[in-house]
This record gives sequence, structure tokens and C-alpha cells, in this order.
Amino acid sequence: MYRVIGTVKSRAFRVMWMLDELEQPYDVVAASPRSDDARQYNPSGKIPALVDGPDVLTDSVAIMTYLADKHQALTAQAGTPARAKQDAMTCWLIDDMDAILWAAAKHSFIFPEETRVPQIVPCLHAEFARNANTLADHLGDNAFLMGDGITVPDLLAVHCIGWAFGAGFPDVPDTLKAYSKRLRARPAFRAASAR
Ligand SMILES: N[C@@H](CCC(=O)N[C@@H](CS)C(=O)NCC(=O)O)C(=O)O
Repeated sequence: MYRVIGTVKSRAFRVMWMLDELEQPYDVVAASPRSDDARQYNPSGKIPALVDGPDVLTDSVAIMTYLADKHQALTAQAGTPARAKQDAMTCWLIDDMDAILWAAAKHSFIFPEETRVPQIVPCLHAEFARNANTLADHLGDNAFLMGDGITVPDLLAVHCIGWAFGAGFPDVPDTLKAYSKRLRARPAFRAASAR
């Protein structure tokens, strides 16, 4: 059985949601970032990690991609143009959403107070709003980011949109709100949330 290291209110949620989409059983070690428990699996103390038999895998996107490939679901096949486009979307979400949210978190409560630059936060809010518009344009009338079927970047995008909401970022466009609400209603999302 898989084991997820990390809490629901962290990027570990992405991995839990993925496993529930794949209908794979897992247990959870609810380790907080930088805790001794987290360091047992990842010396950096970062979460999430995934234990799969003898292997400990790290990084939420690497783990989601590994699981998608292994179980042949929520992904285009590796080595196809469709997969390259899907991976480009994943990278865009990391660059233009996750990294902005993470920078705002670091300058709000993660860095020691004396090294924070809180003046950067409004700038990050504005950049996120611009990028949310870009994502809404990309989504258009499609059900999912890559078209008809749910893929890894959808889980990443919905997690980032929820993170933005929780962190007090400005509202995302209505199309993204409706998209996010629809995906959050999926049984797998609900099952992971209840962990
Ligand atoms: N790119 C990594 C980022 C992991 C990460 O920074 N996780 C946060 C919690 S959501 C953490 O463990 N922070 C502790 C630290 O940065 O030292 C991923 O997606 O898994």
C-alpha cells in the first residue's frame, strides 16, 4: 500500500487526491513541514513524500506524474506531443501559480520576520490575477485544461486556486471558479479532503 507523508493542508493533498482518483489505497503520515517525521522520509524536511515499496519519492508534481504513468490514467501517454503539451501546462502552473503563492507565503509567515519583504505581496497578487485570466482564457469552454479528460495539471490548478482563495489572493475569473467548484465536487477530491 502507498504511504503519503504530509498533511491535507499542504501540497501533500495533491498526492492524496491523485491516489483517490486512481482508486489506490494509501495511508497517511500527517507530518508537518520540517518536522522530525518529515525528515525521516526527506532530509530537507519538505513534504509531500510518497513511499512506494522500497522507494521514497519526493515533490508533489513528480509524484503525481509517476502515479499517472504507472497507473496509465489522468495523463497523455509519455513520448507523445499530447504529453509534451500536458507537461508544458504543468510547468506553467508551477512557474506562474505555485511559485507566486509560495513567494507570498514566504514573505508573509515562512521566512524569519527580519528577512520578509511584505511590500512584494500586492505585486504577487497582481501577477497571480493576470495569470488567472490567462488560465481562464486557455480553459475556455473546455471541461478540463487539456480538453475532455482530467489530467495531472487539473489537480495542480485546482489545488493552486484553492490555495489562492485561502491565502486571500484576489478573486479568480468566474470560469475558473466554476471549473474549480466542479472538480472539487468529484468523489476523489472529497475523499482526500476528509483525510
Ligand atoms: N516543489 C515541492 C515543494 C514542497 C514544499 O515546499 N512543501 C512545503 C509544504 S506545502 C514544505 O515542506 N515547506 C518546508 C520548507 O520549505 O522547508 C512540491 O511540490 O512538493
